[in-house]
Amino acid sequence: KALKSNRISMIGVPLQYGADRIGVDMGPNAIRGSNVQARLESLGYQIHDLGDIHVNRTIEPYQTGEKLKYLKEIISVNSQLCEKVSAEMGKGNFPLVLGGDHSIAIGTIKGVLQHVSRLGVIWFDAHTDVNTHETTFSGNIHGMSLAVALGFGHPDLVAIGGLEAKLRPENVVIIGARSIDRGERTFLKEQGIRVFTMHDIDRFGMKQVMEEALAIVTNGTDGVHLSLDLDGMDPNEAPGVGTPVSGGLSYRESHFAMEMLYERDCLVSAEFVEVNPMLDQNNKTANTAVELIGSVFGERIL
Ligand code: 6HN
Ligand code: MN
Ligand code: MN
Ligand code: MN
Repeated sequence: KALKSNRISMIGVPLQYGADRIGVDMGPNAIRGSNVQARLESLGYQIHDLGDIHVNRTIEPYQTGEKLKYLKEIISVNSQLCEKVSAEMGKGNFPLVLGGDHSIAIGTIKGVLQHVSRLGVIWFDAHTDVNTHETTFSGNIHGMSLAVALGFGHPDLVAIGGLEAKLRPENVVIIGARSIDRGERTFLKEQGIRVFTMHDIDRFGMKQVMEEALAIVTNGTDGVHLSLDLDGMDPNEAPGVGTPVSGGLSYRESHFAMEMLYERDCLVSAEFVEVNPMLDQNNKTANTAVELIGSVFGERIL
């Protein structure tokens, strides 16, 4: 069994503006430093590291009173990312995007949607990232990226990749959630998005949760995108994240979920985000990200 393409295009996105916290911009290089390329090559893939998307480092700090922090630069980075992801998929390559804060899911998903218009998404996260400019408490765009990918939020974000490029709520699942804002709760209910909270994982186990999740995201879709926020894991396993929440996924649960994803052979793209080396312990979070990447691309214990 293999993924849809044997050629992987790796794209770094050293963006921090969506999280408004320094360090997460060093995530792509921390993941590279944990030998992601060699690991994937040993599994038989051809890797092209396309380097990093350009992020302007000399912009004005955001003005108090502005609702969305660093909107302009986030639009610019995500527009570039959307084009790059789309171009790689056009060549038949599998886009593997390394973050960077989770606002980059906007560019990745909209790029993938240019080629797979009926796309399923598995969103691993402690959060649900469905705030909009109307509901956000923080103004941080990394808390809005899933809403934007569904077509809701600031019009200039929604417009990236064209207005037709949007997910359908019935094709999206969230796994690992344990911190949901009030406005997000309303949105999730209105849209009917399936959320597997930590409570569900405690109750049913990762095996059943992943079976249900995979059935949902593959039903009537032509491929699945994995958006994995490292803060979905427990902060003991992945301390290097900007918005840690206790009570997360264990190392084994996360690995098992990745292994089940590989077995299902449905992925067309993936991103690993929110690795913040400045908050990490001995690069543990980047190492964990690379181990999860290994599992989702087919690594086995025996
Ligand atoms: N993430 N719900 C909070 C907010 O600021 O909107 C936290 C968002 C976290 C986003 O981790 O990708
Ligand atoms: Mn997130
Ligand atoms: Mn999160
Ligand atoms: Mn492994």
